[in-house]
Formats: sequence, structure tokens, C-alpha cells
Amino acid sequence: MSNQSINANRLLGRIRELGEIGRDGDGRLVRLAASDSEKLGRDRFVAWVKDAGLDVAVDRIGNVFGIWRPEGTGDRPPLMLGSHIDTVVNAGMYDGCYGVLSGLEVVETMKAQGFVPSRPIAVAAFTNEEGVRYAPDMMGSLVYAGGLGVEDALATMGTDGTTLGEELERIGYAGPEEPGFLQPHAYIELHIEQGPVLERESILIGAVENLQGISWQRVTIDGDANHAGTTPMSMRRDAGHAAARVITFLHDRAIASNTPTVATVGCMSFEPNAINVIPSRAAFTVDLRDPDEDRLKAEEAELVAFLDRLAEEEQVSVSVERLARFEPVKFDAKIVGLIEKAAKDRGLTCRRMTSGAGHDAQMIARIAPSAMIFVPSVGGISHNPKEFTTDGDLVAGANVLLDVVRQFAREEE
Ligand code: HGY
Ligand code: MN
Ligand code: MN
Repeated sequence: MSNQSINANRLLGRIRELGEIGRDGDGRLVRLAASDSEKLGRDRFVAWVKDAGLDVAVDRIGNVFGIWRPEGTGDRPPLMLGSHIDTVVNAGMYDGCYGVLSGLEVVETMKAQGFVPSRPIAVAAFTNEEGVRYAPDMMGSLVYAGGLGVEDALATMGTDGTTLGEELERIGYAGPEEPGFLQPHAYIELHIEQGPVLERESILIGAVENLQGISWQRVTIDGDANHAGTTPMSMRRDAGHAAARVITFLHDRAIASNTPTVATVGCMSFEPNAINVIPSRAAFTVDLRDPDEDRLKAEEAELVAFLDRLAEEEQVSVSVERLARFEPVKFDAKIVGLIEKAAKDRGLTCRRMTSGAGHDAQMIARIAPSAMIFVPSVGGISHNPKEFTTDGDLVAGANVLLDVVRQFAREEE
């Protein structure tokens, strides 16, 4: 068992430094995929990787890798660590960045300790994990795992009318490597929980054994613009009111279901979006999630049936576009066991758990044994500048990652 620790000041300092890169005029952290601000974050990560003496590789979808190839490890499949450094709008500073920087920290600590792993170790910063500008989310790791063609991904049109491929070219991260050029032996992702479970149960480490299914859709409702003052209620084809009914339908169903189903309408726009005009169009997104695939499918079917009824009742037309659909994922039991053992050996409380959020690990699990380590989120808050994890918990999680990596890297097989 390693009683070594990572270099806490270096890790915490880098998390804070990266957390200041990409703030907008209002001080909000906004590092959307392939944006100028994300480029600054990428450049900083690459500089740290080079300072650490690792090789840098970038693939065609912009995934960035720092690769440690110690003497004698040759071209054995690497152990892969990592996460993402793109953010949502007005983000916290830990989501994704913690896992990328901890992966680099673990490599630098092992190098400083003179520990030579039995195989190369790669630290990944995957492109567009958040999916805010270009859907679907976890896009870079999905392409890496062969779940989406790289040409299709590069041609994706963003919410701002740009295409991902052109933006990656523009920021200098349209790399030469084919996605999947480095097939991992295993993948371990350290991440903040982004939910309330660990804090509520006063547990320090989450050994994540599965991740729930995700369904993203864009719904467009078309009615008639009309005068807000002269049009009797009975004569309206009000797209705005119809959209409001969908939000209430989803919310009430999820609450009444008494299951882990969650439903969110996160984006909405009206046309013509004027105070005295009945909306002719409402366009919004639906994020449905559930750890059980059959239940998720059933909820999607319920939504389709409701939208059909709604079109009838409100005399509107409804169209739906699929943005993302990922089935629930089970992680590798052996790695989950190693995480639990590493936590126990360090005297850290630990529990197995499900991830409510999507992560790159769910995509890399398609090509290699994968699992995740969670640390507590204060107040369960994330995707919000109030996102916070204590320094002690951040360091504890990175030390568990160090121990699991040393365990893996010691194996000869
Ligand atoms: O949507 C998610 O769960 C992740 O943050 N991309
Ligand atoms: Mn994340
Ligand atoms: Mn996120």
C-alpha cells in the first residue's frame, strides 16, 4: 500500500489557476468546447504536460493526451486517466478539471518517487464533454470509443452556427492522430460527485459502479403569433403555453414516479419573443435520465404520447429532434474493488454509487475496463459557480487515484 501522497499544493494551485482561465466580462467561468477561452485552458494544460516531460498528442477531434512512456514499457496499451476541461456556462472550477489535473499530478508524483510503471500512462483531456455548444455531450470520448464518426462529429453545427471542425482548426487543436490511436488497458476517472449523496452520508470516496442512461431531445412547438390584447383565449394557438405544459408534465411525472427518473428543460426560446405577441414558436431541450434502461424508454414513450395529445388540445404542431441517447453503463467490478480497497487502506470512508451525471468514462467503458472515483460536492451543487469541494477531499481523492494507478501499474500481465 502506498503511504505516499500527491503534491497537494501543486494540484490545488493548478485547479485554481485553470479555474481562472476563461472567465467572461462578468467574471463567469465559460470555457465552451473549442472556444477561444477553452483554447487558453488547453494551452495551459499542454504547457503543464510538457513541463512534466510527457509526450503530447492531439487527435482529430481535439482530444489532448499527455503520455508517459517510461523506458521498457514500449507500446503496451497504456493505463489512461483524465476527464475534460471544457465547462458549462457560469461553471464551477472542479467539474472535469479536477480529474485531468489529478491524472497529471499522479504521473508527476510517480515520476518524482522513481516509481516505474509496467505500462505507459496517458492523461486525457477529452473534447466537448459538456455538449453545451455542440451536442451530444461526451463527444470527444464518444468519437474516441468509436461511437460516433469523426467526420460527423467535426461537421456538428453548434448552437451559435459554427461547426466543431472549423473551430478546432481555428484554435489549433485539430490534431493529426486518429481517435482511438491509443487503446487503453484500463481507464480511471476521478471527478467531483456533483450531487448530494456523499456529503449527506458523510462519506469521503465514491466507488462509482454504474452511470445512468441519458436522453437529450430538442422540441419545437409551432402555433400562431397574434395580438396579446385582442385575441380571445379560446382563439389562441399559443406555443408558449403549450411549452409550459410540457415542462409541468415532465416535472410532475418525475416527482410522482418515486423512481430515480430525473427530467430537466434547460434551454428555451420563444419567437418572436415580444411582450405583447402570443408566441408563434417555442423551442426547448428535454434532458431525461434514469439508471434503468426500460424505465428511461418508458418515460420517452410517455413524452411522445403527451406531445401528441398536446398538439391536438392546443392546436399546435410539435416536432422533436434527437440530440443524444446513451444507455446506462456498468463499470468494471475489479477496478471498483481496487478503489474501495485503496480508500479503506487510507482509512477513508467509501461507498459504491451510481453516477447521475454523464462522464467520459461511460464512453471509454466501451473499449476498456473503466471506473470512476467521486469526492463530495458541498451542498451537492454543480454546474454553478458555487460548486465546491474542500482541499482535503480533493487531495484524498487524488491519493486514492494514485494508489489505484500504482496497483494497476505494478501488475505484470
Ligand atoms: O450532462 C452531463 O451529465 C455532463 O455534465 N455532460
Ligand atoms: Mn464533468
Ligand atoms: Mn459537467
